[in-house]
Amino acid sequence: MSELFGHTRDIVKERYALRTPGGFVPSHLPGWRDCTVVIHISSGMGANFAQIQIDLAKNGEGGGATGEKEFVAYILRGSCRAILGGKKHTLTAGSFAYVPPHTDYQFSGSGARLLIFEKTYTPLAGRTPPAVVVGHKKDAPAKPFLGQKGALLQVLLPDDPSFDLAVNIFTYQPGATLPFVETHIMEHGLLMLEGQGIYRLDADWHPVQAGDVIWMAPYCPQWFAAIGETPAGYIYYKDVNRAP
Ligand code: UGY
Ligand code: MN
Repeated sequence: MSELFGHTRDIVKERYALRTPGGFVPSHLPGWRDCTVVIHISSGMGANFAQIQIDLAKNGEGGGATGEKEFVAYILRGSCRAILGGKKHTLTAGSFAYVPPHTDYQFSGSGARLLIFEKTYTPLAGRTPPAVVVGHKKDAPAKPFLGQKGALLQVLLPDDPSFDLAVNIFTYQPGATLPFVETHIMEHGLLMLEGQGIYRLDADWHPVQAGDVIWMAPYCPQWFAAIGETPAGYIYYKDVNRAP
């Protein structure tokens, strides 16, 4: 899907946005140095969370304290070190880390690409916030979504009401689809990891491919069909487990 001079598939609307790598412009993120940061999705778009891509250059690093916020970091490529709440971890492609509110964090390394989903944590009465979780995609079972054998869903975080966000990976065989057009209260941030297909967003249909980013506002009608010779997959964020 090469683009003609002066053309783009990028579109930012009130209820959804599609962004393609050709339109990304790096920006600086406080606390991070020797890295390239692209803010995929933010409140500036109308979202209630942020989706951020960070490429660690040679000896790149970032750190701070989450405060009222929480985030999930997913390693898209390469490997890096992390110190989360004082504990050291080595993260490789496919690893993820959930970093809860009021937690110190530090990431460092050379050449890794991180995808971060960050939001303000919404406490739940009677429950303590979750602790740090570190895991890997390969350990998350791939289950048919609503009986669809060609659409496998991997849920990365524990199914526990203390979490107010979920990060999942969907992998579709060519020709597989979301079983119906979903309309729901949850918001999504999404990165296409592989393959290609058609995403229905609100009343529009868009061709999408690996590297593309989509924001879907709450109640934005959505549907996906995988097209092509190879599987299509995406990682996505949703807010969960809280009253409206
Ligand atoms: O979890 C979800 O809502 C998911 N089925 N949505 C999506 O893939 N657009
Ligand atoms: Mn959905």
